[in-house]
Amino acid sequence: MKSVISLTLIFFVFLKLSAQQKPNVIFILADDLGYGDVSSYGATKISTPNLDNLAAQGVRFTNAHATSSTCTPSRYAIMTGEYPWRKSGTRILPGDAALIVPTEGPTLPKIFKHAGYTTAVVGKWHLGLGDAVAKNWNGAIKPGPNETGFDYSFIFPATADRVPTVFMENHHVVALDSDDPIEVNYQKKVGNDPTGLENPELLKMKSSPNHGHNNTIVNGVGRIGYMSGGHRARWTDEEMPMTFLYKANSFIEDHKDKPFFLFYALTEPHVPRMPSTMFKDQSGLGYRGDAILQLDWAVGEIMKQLTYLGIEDNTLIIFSSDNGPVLDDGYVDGAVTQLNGHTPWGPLRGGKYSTYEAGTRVPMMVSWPGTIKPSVSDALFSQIDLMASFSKMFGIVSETTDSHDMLEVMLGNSTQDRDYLIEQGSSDNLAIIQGDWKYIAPSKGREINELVNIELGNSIKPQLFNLSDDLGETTNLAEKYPNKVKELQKKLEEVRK
Ligand code: NG6
Ligand code: CA
Repeated sequence: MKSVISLTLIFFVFLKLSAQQKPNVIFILADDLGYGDVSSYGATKISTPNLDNLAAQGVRFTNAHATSSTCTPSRYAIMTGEYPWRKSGTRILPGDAALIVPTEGPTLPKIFKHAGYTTAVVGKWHLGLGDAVAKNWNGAIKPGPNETGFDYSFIFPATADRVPTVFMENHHVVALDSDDPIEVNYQKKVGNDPTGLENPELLKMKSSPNHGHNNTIVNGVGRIGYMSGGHRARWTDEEMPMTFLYKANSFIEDHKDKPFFLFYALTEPHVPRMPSTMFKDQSGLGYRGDAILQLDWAVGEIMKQLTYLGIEDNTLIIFSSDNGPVLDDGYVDGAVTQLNGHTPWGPLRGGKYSTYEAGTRVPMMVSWPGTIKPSVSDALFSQIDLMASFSKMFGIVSETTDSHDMLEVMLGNSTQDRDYLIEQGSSDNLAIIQGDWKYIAPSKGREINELVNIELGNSIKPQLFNLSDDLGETTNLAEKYPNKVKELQKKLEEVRK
């Protein structure tokens, strides 16, 4: 009897261990969600109960960063473990761009594949498709997500405000009608579809003046870029959350018995904010707020699915955002006029596009019920570290220099800061954080992006802030501490090389 008990014990210990080593991993990445947009991060004008639950059951990070304050570079870093500013062509991509993630070489999903996982991406891609700008949208488009390490992909190519406004499943546009082929052009108008510029009366949501979201109209929304054909394949903006959630939950269900990695890349609250009918007007903050409620709901539905399938204790969820918040990013959608005292940037300065903190410091929580103890972590963490950290978890040696192993921090066992962290603004200006100090290199770029009303963090003078005393970056200490400036300047130069 005794030996049966100990054998059973050993078996359970083994089961527990192997479960711990190979948890399912779901990485949920919001688009343009700010540090102050989540109630567990201090938002009071909006409530995000599902994100708050996730935060309460895991590690809530207060000092986690995207590498960059815009989408393409930030996602490039997550995928490759390489700082995007090392490689040209990694700025915000048009919807017809070629793939910028190298198909040779390590990627985050490939780490999981090495470890025996089935991998999928569902949602926004924005890292280019195919090997050239000129491509036939009506055939198989390669290389793309499937060639960079995802066994399955269900995506849209760029952003919700850029054509082509279609879903792609693996290599093909979904619901394409061969009698109505798609053509895409970012230089000149193609086909006869109305544009926002020529037919503003057809818009159900107005484009903001001077932003230029006035090319082809799809579902009453002017987009960036021109497309013709593919009418059956064009998405309805309001269906987006249901479609992505359904695809994500189906993937989870189909792979519940073996380890899986799911990159669930939500489009909310990026423009155009066109929430599902059931969320419209629910936040009192306009469509941007409604889109945040919708995002929070989707996260809750994923958590419910895990519980329903009985795999919640064996699933690690990371939630974060690709860059900071913006109000008017191209459409008159109430984000500015119905802000109602909400502060998407929280206590931080700047926003999307900025080298100030609100550009890259984003909400991040990591949950793994039963394994990760609930805590709040002030550790300095970069999303670029996911690659080395998961490599460490699986005992895989990964070769990137920029991605650091932060596994213990990610799991809440340590609060040791990353030794330094680089932040990239939209004008390619760089900042470095080390300990309490932040240095922003001098730059000739404009100080404010007037269109979106955000301070970009650029100044012709060096900027130095002490983030522990002055999280809001109000007082430039560069003149007071010239040696600190020199030290961080030098460190930044070293990393740049
Ligand atoms: C900008 C767009 C903005 C948004 C952004 C990409 C203009 C004036 N603005 O160029 O609307 O689409 O690109 O956002 O075109 S991101 O989160 O994907 O980086
Ligand atoms: Ca973004």
